Amino acid sequence: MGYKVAILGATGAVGREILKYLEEVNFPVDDLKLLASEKSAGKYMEFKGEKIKVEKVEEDSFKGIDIALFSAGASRSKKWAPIAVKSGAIVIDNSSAFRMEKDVPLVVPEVNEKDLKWHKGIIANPNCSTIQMVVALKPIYDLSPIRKIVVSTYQAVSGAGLNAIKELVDQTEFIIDIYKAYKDKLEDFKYIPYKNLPYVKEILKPGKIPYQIAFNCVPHIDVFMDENYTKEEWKMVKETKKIMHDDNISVCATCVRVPVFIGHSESIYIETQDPLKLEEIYLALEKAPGVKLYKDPRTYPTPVDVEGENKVLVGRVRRDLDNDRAYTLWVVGDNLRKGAAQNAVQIAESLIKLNLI
Ligand code: NAP
Ligand code: 3JN
Repeated sequence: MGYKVAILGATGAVGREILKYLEEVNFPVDDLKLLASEKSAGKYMEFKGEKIKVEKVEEDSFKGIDIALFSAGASRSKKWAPIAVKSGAIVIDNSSAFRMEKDVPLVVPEVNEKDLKWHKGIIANPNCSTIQMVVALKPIYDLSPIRKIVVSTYQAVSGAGLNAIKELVDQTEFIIDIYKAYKDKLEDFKYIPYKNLPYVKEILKPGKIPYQIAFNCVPHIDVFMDENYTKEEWKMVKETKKIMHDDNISVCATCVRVPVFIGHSESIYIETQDPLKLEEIYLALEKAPGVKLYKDPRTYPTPVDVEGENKVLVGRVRRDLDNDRAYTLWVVGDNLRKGAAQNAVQIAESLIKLNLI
């Protein structure tokens, strides 16, 4: 027996990955409805060799739907999730709309699958940066509770949607063209005056990313909030505590956008309650579901390696030279896959496994 599935936001970066992942894992789909805005209504997308017409989301779109996978942004989730639930669907929402609501489980199946048992119709998928971090840290937490996390992220532009990918391509092309024109003077590259050209400001003006992203790093993801942390950084703080069921983990995050298409990387420093041997940590990570450990400490994963991977890649695991309860690791995840689409579909698979649907 299969399920009637709807994807709201099917035409976006996450929606497309959901479609791909459902097909790859042969999820038991009886019927698939693709929903988006009016702009995409009438377009066709392919699933298992069949062309499916995208529909504009409407009041009756969720009638008869069992599982609704949402990735159309928080305001759309707030509007449509209650309607979908009222129609009888279970909503698995990729946005931040409900993540911190008390009666909404926030789930990463490898970490807190059991929280699905108390869902009331809506289940939230955490932020991509949080997901890959908790997948890598849970096996260590199980050896000794983690008391402090200091994390710096290096986030791919695809996290900001399809238009942000275009922004990186356009800006890169533009700057490369200028450098090509100055090819013979590359020894003086420091003085190539691209920033002073009259049309530069137009092309390099912020769009989805708030600053030039080509050949740059931008420590600003989502809006600025309390204590001068960004919303992305606050998400990592609050979501980690909720997923791990531990308000005593102190989390300090700095989230940075880098000119990478797919794959978020994180440099993570942790302090555990008790001292651990590095060998214990390696063993726990090797056995952990959802983790691929680069055990040789001189090999490491990069975003280029993670595109299309289902596992979170962990490398460069080391101890702090001056603190016998502190360790550092490098964690890379496919932000569209484990960071969003795959985790959402895994939640649906867990619901089936646990007889919750
Ligand atoms: P995207 O590439 O910009 O796609 C946005 C999708 O939402 C498109 O399918 C778009 O449809 C649809 N949409 C926009 N306005 C709509 C409306 N008024 N009614 C119905 N559909 C509408 O963005 P994305 O990267 O896929 O991200 C989408 C959302 O997923 C984000 O806003 C975020 O909430 C969530 N997300 C979560 C994570 C995570 O960390 N778990 C990561 C990335 C994104 P059209 O084609 O018709 O415009
Ligand atoms: O920027 C990234 O790398 C991840 C972005 C996630 C995102 C983008 C727009 C809106 C979110 C999210 O999942 O937290 C949201 C949101 O729903 O608030």
